Amino acid sequence: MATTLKNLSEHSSKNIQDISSKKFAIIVSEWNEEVTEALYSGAYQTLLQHGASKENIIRKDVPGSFELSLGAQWCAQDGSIDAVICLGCVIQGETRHFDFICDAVAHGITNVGLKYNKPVIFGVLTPNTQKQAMDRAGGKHGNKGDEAAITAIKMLGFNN
Ligand code: DLZ
Repeated sequence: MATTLKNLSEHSSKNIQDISSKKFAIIVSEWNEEVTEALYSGAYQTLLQHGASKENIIRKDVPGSFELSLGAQWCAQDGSIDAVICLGCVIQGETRHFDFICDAVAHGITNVGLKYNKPVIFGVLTPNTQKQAMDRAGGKHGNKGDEAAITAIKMLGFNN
């Protein structure tokens, strides 16, 4: 509950509505698994704390963040899913791989949301180091998985 209050105070409670009938897909990238599992845990618990039911939260895994876009498309095209949360962690390396993956997944996820007209949330960390990632996956800078879940909830309340 402390996490919930923290997130609500950081983001305000605007557009937070009843989500008990809403169905969520959470897509988790396997790369940097320690980080993405912590993001998943934060997102899942935050949805439950806000009234989502366990049966309405489905989890799907993809090999890496690059695959989040297609995973999001497969989930978003299912008419019963109200919102998709994409979780990944791309750590800066010595090559341009980082830039290609980050650009691709940011554009891909954006396009899926626009195409299917539903919230598709970018919960992808892009830190320089594993330490920075863990600081944002339940560490001193909070958990971006929680924030991704809050963002999904708030976007579902947008039109009400
Ligand atoms: C190949 C790769 C590299 C180098 N780094 C990461 C990373 O830090 N985080 C991540 O989620 N995925 C990484 N990948 C894998 C790509 O996302 C993708 O799975 C492969 O390029 C295959 O399409």
